[in-house]
Amino acid sequence: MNMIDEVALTLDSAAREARATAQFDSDGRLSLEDAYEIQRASIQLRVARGERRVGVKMGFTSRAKMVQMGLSDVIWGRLSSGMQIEEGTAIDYSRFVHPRVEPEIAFVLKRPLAGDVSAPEALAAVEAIAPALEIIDSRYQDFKFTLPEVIADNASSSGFVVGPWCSPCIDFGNLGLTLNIDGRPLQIGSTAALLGHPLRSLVAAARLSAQAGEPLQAGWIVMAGGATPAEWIKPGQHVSVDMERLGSASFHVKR
Ligand code: OOG
Ligand code: MG
Repeated sequence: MNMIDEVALTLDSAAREARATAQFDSDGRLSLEDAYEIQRASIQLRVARGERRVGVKMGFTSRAKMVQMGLSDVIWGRLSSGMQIEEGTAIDYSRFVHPRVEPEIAFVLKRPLAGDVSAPEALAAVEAIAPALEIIDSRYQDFKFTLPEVIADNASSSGFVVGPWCSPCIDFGNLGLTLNIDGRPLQIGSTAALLGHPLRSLVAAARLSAQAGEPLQAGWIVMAGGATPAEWIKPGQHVSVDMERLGSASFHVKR
């Protein structure tokens, strides 16, 4: 087996067995191209088990996230049906290694979107927008990684929860939001934290996924990135995001 498939299998097994694995490239020597190839191969394993591709997630699109994780390049990951968690439901803590949650905004597309598009072109492809939560769960010990390593690990993707779909005619460039755990707001932020406007994250998603030969499709979801630092989650907690004008999304973690 070549190195790409071997690392993909290791990361996929770590995710399925909910146990941490050692960093494999702590000097950051792996090229970004190879890192994305590992990511592609690991998603292939999910697809081979019957999961469907449902979209794309963006990472490090806010300063808050860049500072928290010590990395400053925008990255992207692949979303599959097995990662989507129904809004308002209860999830098992045991499926995770050491999960964190972050508030995001989600797009769903009504038509394909590929290549170098302008912000108005990107907006014209959007069917709806929603408040959303992403559960990130690095497969590396202590949630520590280099840039190629986190790319290989599908940008720490583990789960995502999408709230009520709303009209994209709402001006969503600067909506206030809070990330709440057990009703207490732990993080306060704005959608403007995402590259100045969340549409810029969608523009980047269209460019990067087309470059990878997997252009954004009608019906796909794009998660624009964490607007605040992520918070650890623990069994028994109720987690929600409240977003100005768009409403809320939430989930429970079972005891
Ligand atoms: C990497 C994933 C980053 C975001 O929204 O910025 C990300 C991580 O923080 O583990 O999902
Ligand atoms: Mg995220």
